[in-house]
Amino acid sequence: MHIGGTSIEAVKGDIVTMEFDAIVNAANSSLLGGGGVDGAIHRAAGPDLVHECRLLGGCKTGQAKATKGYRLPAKHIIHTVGPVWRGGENGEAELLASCYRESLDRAIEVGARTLGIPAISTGIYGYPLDKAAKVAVDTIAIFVRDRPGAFKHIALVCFDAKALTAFNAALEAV
Ligand code: AR6
Repeated sequence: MHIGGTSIEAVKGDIVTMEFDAIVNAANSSLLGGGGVDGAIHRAAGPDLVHECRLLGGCKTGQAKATKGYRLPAKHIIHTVGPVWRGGENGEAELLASCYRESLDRAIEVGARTLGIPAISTGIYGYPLDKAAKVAVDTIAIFVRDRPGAFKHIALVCFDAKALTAFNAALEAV
């Protein structure tokens, strides 16, 4: 999909190996590491990452904070904290949309023109994949429409075929 000079696509793979200016991390509010993609990013970036994260004082759900990428191919990491899925009536969609908006804001602030984003909240935090993909794609589409030329490329990085199918369906529905 192309909007206002930005290409947006779903790709399958391991985000820590990918060559974007910045990647987004699906972190927790401590920002001190965890499992899932967060664990993979901390392992690949190396121990300097957690030292910088300690200085950030945590992060609220729906917000995002940037660090350097250290040993990653990506120069910057945007850490965001997705909502835990509690049935969908507890503001989950608005908080997830906020994660994407805040991550894109931080990416612009650090000068990133290419960005890889994992499927925030869809692992340990239990957000249903199809619902999360729709929030992600709709929020990114509106954001880039309002800021033409801010990004060259945004990749929705899916870890498995199921996630890829869900994100491709959401992209086709825009
Ligand atoms: N590359 C791309 N996507 C990945 C990778 C990877 N290397 N590894 C996992 N995924 P999750 P959450 C996918 O659980 O649901 C952590 O402990 C995964 O398949 O990483 O937001 C944090 O510290 C799923 O689709 O994040 C928090 O405590 C997606 O990334 C908590 O988990 C997100 O899954 C956050 O949970």
